[in-house]
Order: sequence, then C-alpha cells, then structure tokens
Amino acid sequence: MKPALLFASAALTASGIGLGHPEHEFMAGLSAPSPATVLLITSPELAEAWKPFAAWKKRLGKPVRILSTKQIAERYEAPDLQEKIRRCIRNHTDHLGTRWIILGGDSQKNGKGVVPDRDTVHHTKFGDYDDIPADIYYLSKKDWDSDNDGIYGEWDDDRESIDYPDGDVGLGRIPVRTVEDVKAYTDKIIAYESRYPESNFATSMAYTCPVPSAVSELQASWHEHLSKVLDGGSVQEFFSGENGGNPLTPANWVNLLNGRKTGKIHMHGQGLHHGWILEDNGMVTTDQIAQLRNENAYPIITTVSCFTGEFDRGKDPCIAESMIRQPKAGAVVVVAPVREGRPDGTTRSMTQFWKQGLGKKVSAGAAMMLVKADLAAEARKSAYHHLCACELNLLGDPTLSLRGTAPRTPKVAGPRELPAGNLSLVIESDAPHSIISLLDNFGLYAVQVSDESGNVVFPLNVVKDSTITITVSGPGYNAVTLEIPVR
Ligand SMILES: [Ca+2]
Ligand SMILES: [Ca+2]
Repeated sequence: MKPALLFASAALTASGIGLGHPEHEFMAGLSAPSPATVLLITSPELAEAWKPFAAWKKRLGKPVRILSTKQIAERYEAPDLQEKIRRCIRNHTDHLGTRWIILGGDSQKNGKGVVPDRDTVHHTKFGDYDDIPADIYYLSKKDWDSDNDGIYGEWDDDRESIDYPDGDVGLGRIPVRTVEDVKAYTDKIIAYESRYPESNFATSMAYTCPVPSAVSELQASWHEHLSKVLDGGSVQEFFSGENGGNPLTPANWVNLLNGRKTGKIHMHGQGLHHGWILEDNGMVTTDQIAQLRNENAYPIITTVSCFTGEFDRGKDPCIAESMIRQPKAGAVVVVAPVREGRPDGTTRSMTQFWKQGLGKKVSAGAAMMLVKADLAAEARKSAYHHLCACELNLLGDPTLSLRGTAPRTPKVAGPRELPAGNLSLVIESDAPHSIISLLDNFGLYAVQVSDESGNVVFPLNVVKDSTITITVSGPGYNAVTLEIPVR
C-alpha cells in the first residue's frame, strides 16, 4: 500500500463538509436537515445504556437518534403511547430520512414494558386472538382503528386503516429489559460487525427438523432458493434419524453453535414459549443456552416453531429472547412467530427472509419488511393472511447485514498525526466501496464511500489537541478503526 497523503487546503472548513452519505440501500432521496438514519426508541431508564450502541452505529455510518417513550409521550398528541410512538416513527421516516426503526426493549401486557406493543385482534378459522402484538403497526401510515373504538386491527371495522410495510424502512425489536441486557447485546453487535469469523461461517447454513414430513420442504428451501443466493454456500442437515443427516439432539444443537462453523440456522418443528422441541422430545431450553460458548460467532436464526418468539407473554423470557440476551453467546437475530405460526406458510416466509437479505443485499430489518410487503396482497384479502403478516417478528438489530460472504479485515492507512487547521485528509485502504466515517471528539462527523481503490479524501478543519477517529466498515468487512491525533 502507498503511504497516505496529506494535503493542506485553505478553502474548506468543517462547516463546509456537510454530512457525507454512504450509499446505503435506502439513501436515495435522503436530504434531511438533521438526519437520524436510525431511530431507537426505548424507556427513559434504558436510554443512557443504549448510547454505546448508538456511538458504534454512528462509526458505521448509521447515526442513531435515541428517543425515550417519555420524550415521545410529551412531544406527540394521540390517545395512547403506542399511537404516539407510531406518529413519531412516521414523522421520522417521512420527514427526517430515518431508514431503520429499533424498538429498543421488551414489551409486556396491556401497554406496559420498555416499548409496549400494539395489541391487535384477529378472528380467523385458526383461532381468536385479542392481543397479537403487531410491531408492523409502528410503520403504518394509518392507525389501525377506523371506527375509533380503541380496539385495533378489527378485520371488519378497521380494515380501511390497516396498511403494511413496503420494505423501504427496516424494523426490528431488541427485546431487552435491563441495562445489563443492553450492554451484553451491544457487545455482541460490535463483535458481529468487527470480529465476525473470517471462515465459511457466513456461507454455512444449517436446517434443523425433527418432523419427517417437513424434510422435503426444507430441502427445497435450500436447493431451490438459498443455495442460489449464498455464493459458495454449504448446507448441514439435522433431521430426525430416518432421513439421514445428524440426529437432532440437544447436545448436537449445542455443538452446532459451539462449533462456530455455521452462521445461519433455520429451525423447524414444534415449539413452546420456553423452548424448541427436538427429536424424541428432547428440548432446547435455557439449560442448553447456558452451555453455549460461541463468543464472536453469533448466528442469525429463523424458526417456524410456535410461540418461540412470544416476547409479549407475562412470563419472560421466551426462548428467542434468551438467545438474544445471553451474554457472549446465543444469537444476534432471531426471526420467530409470536404465536402458532403456520408451518408451510411460515417456512415460505422464512425462506423469503433469507432470499431478500442475501439476494438483494439489504439489512435484516429491510429483508423482514420486504417479506411483509410480499404478504400484503394476500393479507388485504384474508383475515388469516393478515394474522400471518402480523405474527412474524424480527427480534434483534434490523440494521445488520445478513453477511452473504466471509468478511475480511481491511488494512487502513492515514497520517500518523495531523496539524491543526484546514486540510484534506486522505485515507487509503484495501477496501473498495467500504463505508469510511470520520469523527472527532468535538462533534465533527463525515461519512463517505471509498472508491474503486479503497480511498477517500476528507476536506476538514481539525482542532488542536483533538483526536480523529476513522472507521472502515461494510457488509463484506470487519470494521477497523484508526485514530489520528491532532497536534
Ligand atoms: Ca377498531
Ligand atoms: Ca418478553
């Protein structure tokens, strides 16, 4: 690599930089005066704890605005907190360039919890429900209560005011409850984006299934769909004995994660709130999660298993929440049904999730919302499909890339130190099309996408005794940081 260059430039000042925008998947047309690319909503009690997460995302070119439910309650007019949150989110997505929504906390019954869910009613031939938490309500342009009776999502009375995500904005819920949960999850996210295994972890997919009749469907999911979007990918099968493959025992499930070779897992079969049911009634419960030792090798998991994603139950946590919250182990994202799911349709939706995320190279949250967008036409026609569109949730950080290739750690070079004043800072890397951010400790912030040869130039005005922090990141890279002191 050539040595980094440093040019003096009198004409440019910090105020002339503006915000460089990386070419994210949804940056087109973004011209917000004060961009909050990510909006993270949480309780007043957890707002401070989320700041390291927000600082990390900013370095990756995704500035985060944290708003507490208290701030939202004070700033927006509406009948209840959920409706205030919905209006706040629409304001951000419609006017402020926000492209990801993070519901930064768990919900509890009756509008309680860190970030309450919107309970919606569903009466279908598959069952009657009064309280399906519909997180897609938060992206809706309308309030899901046409008849204003305070009952949301009624198929007959409210249909006019129900709409579905279009996939432009990614949404996910990180169902944490405590300051310790937030810290543990933030550490896992930083690891996922900077210390991801540089092996074939990214391209290895495992399917688990103790139900013989479902095996052919899962094999089709791989052969007809995922193998086509996961370049050089490989598949592992943990099916019940007679279908060959690896027996699906709790010990083998623990080994699958602790083996640190498989970054993508799809789990089929029966589930309960507190666990996945495996072969011969073996189960994955918190006992197995306590045995996980997969630090820095965190998979993304999809599952069709009933109730495994029931984050809103009074009893906490559900098994998907345990996987998300487990410190230094478990998963970074779990996509799971909040109630029964429906094995055939849910498998299709999960396959679509991987296809969208890997094929279109969009974030986990956008991939999930594209799945919902695909379900919208059917959901408008049938109460049952509407229920299906509501009950799958992305638990985890919606801004994450699904990582379709093994990342590498870029080499980055810049000057050892800078003189104070106006200058053009040249950063050289071996990472073409990476996102390169620049921060100082006085609020200066700029983001650019590196060129074909991996380089960028930042015109800027640096302040004496400050420190410039350069971060190089992207879906194909493990993020690296370079600090440059200003003398
Ligand atoms: Ca209503
Ligand atoms: Ca919960």
